[in-house]
Amino acid sequence: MTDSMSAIALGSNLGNSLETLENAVAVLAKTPGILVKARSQWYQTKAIGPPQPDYLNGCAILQTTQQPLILLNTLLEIEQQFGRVRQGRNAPRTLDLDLLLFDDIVLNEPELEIPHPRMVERAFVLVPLAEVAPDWIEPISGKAIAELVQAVDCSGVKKLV
Ligand code: PH2
Ligand code: MG
Ligand code: MG
Repeated sequence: MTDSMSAIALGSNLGNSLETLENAVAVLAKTPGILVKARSQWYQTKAIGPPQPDYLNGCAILQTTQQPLILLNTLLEIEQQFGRVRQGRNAPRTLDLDLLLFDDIVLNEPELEIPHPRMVERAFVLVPLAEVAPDWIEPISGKAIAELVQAVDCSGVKKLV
């Protein structure tokens, strides 16, 4: 079996977000069966959802031997390692690792939907993703990330300086 490619989103808006995100990438890079092929810059983004601090967001491209549900489990374990406490949808978090894309598959399982169902409407996902994977086709829309990012309002997404 050949390896798969996956795109993930990273986010944080509690604690030292920059340190958390950098360390999370380092943990991913050390994980057996995962190679970090590319990573975006970090972006400061206005929170979508209830009022809460700005997020830092970014994306990474992983080459992996892990199947989707195994990779999801790896991501959830790393979230926990960084002190993630689940307080409901859109609540502030120390670390959020979301599986966005996995090869060209479409998966609808109770615990995992691929592509991530909200990625096409989220500038905080599409802007960093367009940096590392502009030509990747989102399989539901059939559109490339570079095209999808042009259709969203990116005014709340600023490169971290
Ligand atoms: N994640 C959410 C809800 N809202 N807003 C921003 N800017 N960035 C996020 O990562 C984010 C969010 C739920 O996962
Ligand atoms: Mg999320
Ligand atoms: Mg998540």
